[in-house]
Amino acid sequence: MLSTAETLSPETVAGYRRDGFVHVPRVLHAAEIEEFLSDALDVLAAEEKTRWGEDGATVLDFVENSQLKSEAMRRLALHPRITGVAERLAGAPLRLFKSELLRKSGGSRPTEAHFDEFALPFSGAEVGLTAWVALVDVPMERGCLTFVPGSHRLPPSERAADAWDAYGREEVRWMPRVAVPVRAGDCTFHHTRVVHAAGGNATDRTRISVATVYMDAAAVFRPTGNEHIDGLAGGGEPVAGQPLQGERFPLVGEGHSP
Ligand code: AKG
Repeated sequence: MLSTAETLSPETVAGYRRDGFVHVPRVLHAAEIEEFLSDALDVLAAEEKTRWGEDGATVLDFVENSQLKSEAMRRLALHPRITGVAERLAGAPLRLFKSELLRKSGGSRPTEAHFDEFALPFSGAEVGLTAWVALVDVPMERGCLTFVPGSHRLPPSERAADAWDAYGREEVRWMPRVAVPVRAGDCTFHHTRVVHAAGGNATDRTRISVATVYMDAAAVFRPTGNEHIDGLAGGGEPVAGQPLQGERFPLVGEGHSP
C-alpha cells in the first residue's frame, strides 16, 4: 500500500513533531520511480550543477531549483502524495519553495551535519520542512541521511558556525543520532531546524534523490545577506517582509487525493 496523508497514523505525526524527522515508506510506485529517475538523469546531464565539497573532495553535486528545469521535476515537487504528507506533518498550509536534484556518486564524502534554516531566506510560522525523495535504494553504505531527534526544539544557537558544524554544538554532540536507510520511492521529511547529515557513498551505484523545501503558506522574504541564498527568493529585487507567492511559490494544497 502506498503512503498518503490519510494513511499516516496520529503516532507518526506526533513522532515527527517530537523528533523533527520521519521516514515515510512507499510514497511513489514503481512506474513513478522509473519515470522520475529517468527524467532526473536527463536533467543532471543537461543542466548546470553546483558542487558541494572542498579540496577536490566532493560531497555531492546538485541541480538547483530542479522544479524549474523539467515538467516531471515540477510534478514531483508538487506531487499530491508528497505534499499531502508534508502538510499533514506541518499541520499548516504550505507553499513550494525549491527543489534540489542531488547526486552523490560512488566515492563521495559524507555530508556534514547542518540544519537548513540559515540557508533559506524566508520566515513565517516554524513549519517549514524538506521532503527527501529517494529515486534509488539508499542503504547506509550509499549515504543515507542521519538525523538528531529533537534537535529542532533546541533554543537557537548563539554561534553562527553551528549551522554548518552542527555536531560541534555541545548540546548536539551528546544527543543520539538515527541513520535512516531508505528504498527507492520512500521519503524522509525533516524540519528546517533539525540537525542532519549523510554518510559517504561507498558503493559503485550513484545515489540520486530530490530534496524539496516547503514553507509556511504565509512566509515572507527574510534576507540573509548572502547574495546566492537571497537569490533563491526569485527574480527582481524582493523586499524584506514581502510575501513569497505566485507561480514561483505555489500553494501545494490543491488535489491531495492519492
Ligand atoms: C537536505 O536535503 O537538507 C540535505 O542536507 C541533503 C543532504 C544529502 O542529501 O546528503
